Amino acid sequence: MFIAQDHLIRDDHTIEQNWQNYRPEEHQTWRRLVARQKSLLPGRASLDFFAGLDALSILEGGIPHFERLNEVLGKATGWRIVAVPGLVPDDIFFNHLANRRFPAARFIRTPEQMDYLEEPDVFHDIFGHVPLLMNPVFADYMQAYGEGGLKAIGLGALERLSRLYWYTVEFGLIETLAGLRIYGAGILSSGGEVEFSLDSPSPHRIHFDLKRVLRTEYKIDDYQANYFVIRDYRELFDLAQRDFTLIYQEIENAPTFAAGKTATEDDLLHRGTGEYHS
Ligand code: HBI
Ligand code: FE
Repeated sequence: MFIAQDHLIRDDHTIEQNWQNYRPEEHQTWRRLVARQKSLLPGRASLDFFAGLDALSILEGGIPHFERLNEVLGKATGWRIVAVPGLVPDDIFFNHLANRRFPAARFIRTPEQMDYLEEPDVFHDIFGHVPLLMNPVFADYMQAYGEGGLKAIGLGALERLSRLYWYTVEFGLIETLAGLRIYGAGILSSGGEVEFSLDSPSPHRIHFDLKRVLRTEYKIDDYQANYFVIRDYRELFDLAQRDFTLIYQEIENAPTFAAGKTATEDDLLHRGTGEYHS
């Protein structure tokens, strides 16, 4: 019965997860990926990420059953995971977010793709993105981002807005009392970028500034050349309340920054002896 539905793609691009169809090798790939990140992330990932991982029991067993996660996630913040075949069109993607549905890929990478793959898979989407959706402030930011995305399409500002997603949701860093920590899903699900983003002397770490981020290009095929650092998830929530229509107008004729280029106005974090300070 469930196998008959396997090929069905709905208008909103969702499919059934069909969890029972995962093969043992696929669960094994998941467990290997989890084990790798588990050894890298303590002391590096945001505490809110660990809280979400624990509450959702994501570290136990193989590829999670989305409906099981949804029972916990739904109660905590009203978010729900829906399965999709892979990347979905922008308007569909934003529509899901605006309605507190997170589209997660169903497929998992092959063992040859442990270190790099081009499209987000179930490991990136679930392990990387879902734990922070347990945080009410971050959960509201993601919904606001979806609403902002739908608006940006109409305003022709999608390229600018997608930089905000990239430099926060995917590659964001947060400054905490204990030190600099990761909250971006692209880093949290990566084998190499966890240490690179925090410890390498090569990328710039810049205090978050909305217009600066909207003007900054990014790399999709290499570690980032700059990271933007927030101080609190509330900073994201607050910016989501602003009128982006005006902000797009204000930067309409401003030049963009190439990835890795700094500006004199940038508030840079400097690496000292293992510590970060402004
Ligand atoms: N689809 N499944 C999926 N996941 C994404 O992260 C995603 C997408 N479609 C479009 C998209 N992201 C981008 O438009 C935004 O990140 C800007
Ligand atoms: Fe992602």
